[in-house]
Amino acid sequence: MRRIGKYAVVLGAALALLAALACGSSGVSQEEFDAVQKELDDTKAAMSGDMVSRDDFESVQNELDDLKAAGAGETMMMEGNRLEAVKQRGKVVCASNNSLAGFGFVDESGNTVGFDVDLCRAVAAAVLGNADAVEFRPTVAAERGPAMQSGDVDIMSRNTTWTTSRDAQWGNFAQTMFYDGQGFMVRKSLGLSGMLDLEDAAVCVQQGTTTELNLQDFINQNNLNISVATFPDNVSANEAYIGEQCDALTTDRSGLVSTRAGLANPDDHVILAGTISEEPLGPVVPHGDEQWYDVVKAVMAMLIYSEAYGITSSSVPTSVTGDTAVDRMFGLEGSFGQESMGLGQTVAQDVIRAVGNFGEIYDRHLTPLGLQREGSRNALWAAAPCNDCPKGGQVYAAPLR
Ligand SMILES: N[C@@H](CCC(=O)N[C@@H](CS)C(=O)NCC(=O)O)C(=O)O
Repeated sequence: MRRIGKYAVVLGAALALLAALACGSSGVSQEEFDAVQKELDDTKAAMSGDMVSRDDFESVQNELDDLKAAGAGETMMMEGNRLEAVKQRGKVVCASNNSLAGFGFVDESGNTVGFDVDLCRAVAAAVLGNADAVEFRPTVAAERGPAMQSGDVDIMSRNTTWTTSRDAQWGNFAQTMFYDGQGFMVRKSLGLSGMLDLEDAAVCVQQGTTTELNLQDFINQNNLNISVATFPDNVSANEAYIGEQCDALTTDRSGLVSTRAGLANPDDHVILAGTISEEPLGPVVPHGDEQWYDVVKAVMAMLIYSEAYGITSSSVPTSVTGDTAVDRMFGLEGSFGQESMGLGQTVAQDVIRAVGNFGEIYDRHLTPLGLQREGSRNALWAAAPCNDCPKGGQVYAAPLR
């Protein structure tokens, strides 16, 4: 009897661990994995084979072996120590978009470029001192959850909306980089004057997005008769719209601006006034590693406060300026927690020199698309951290101190 109880406990622990792994949970440490493996080994050695089915043990052992072969041990080893793993690997693995000009896009030279992409470069500059030490993994919308849950990417930065269920299921969202909302683009020739004129229209949308879900809410709330055509990626959704399979294309307004700019005759298309949702877009890191999460948030803070203090890629201070906030940010005096995060004292110098401040990144990629920042939610909250310097936007970060 005593033995059966022990076997049941060991099997229970092993099965719970397997269930956690299968669900992509990150709450399993290497030690826990090893402890269960050891218990299984000891129990198997001690059992006579007739009190509990040997098949039960063997099937659990086989599953553990399969997981190990699939690299589960490696992923778990990384938990709580992603920064170290990134340093050893010598590159940051970044899930990115490769088909959204301005945000994440592969240019004619084959380089991945964009506003979201530069965040990954900034993180690489911070942890490796090299903004080019990034491996980009193009990830379409529906692949995002599994990509984050696998733990195989260090960060995802690709026009991704922060929602509560994604926070719970995909990973931890850091600072919002772009405040957006969902809109509709239509051919001007249709003569629609607003979103409610979409009654009886066909609308193209991409699978695995908040866009798809919001569209359904919008239809229900307004009792509209809309036929929805769903596509697996951006390119096919855009082609269907261009090919007039639908009257309207819907996604984040920034995505519509980007798509419209790439059309043969942008003036033939109009983005209807208004939005139907909140879309705070920002980077995500896998669950299970708070130090790594802190690092990404701190990098965002460096970008934002450098802009607030007027420090650009060409004016990074390397000796004490006398402004204590600037000196602290650039590691010239005091600390904002660099050591506790495993970062070097002058990390902000590397980051800003490599990619520029938040405004420089915005101007490089989004201003040319016509995404006006001044007077929008994407302006800084304040030109410097003071109440008398309002800029009117929503962009600010945890103070660097
Ligand atoms: N922000 C929305 C939509 C993001 C999204 O993936 N949008 C599409 C249309 S702009 C896109 O970028 N697709 C590119 C692709 O999947 O290749 C979300 O997070 O679900």
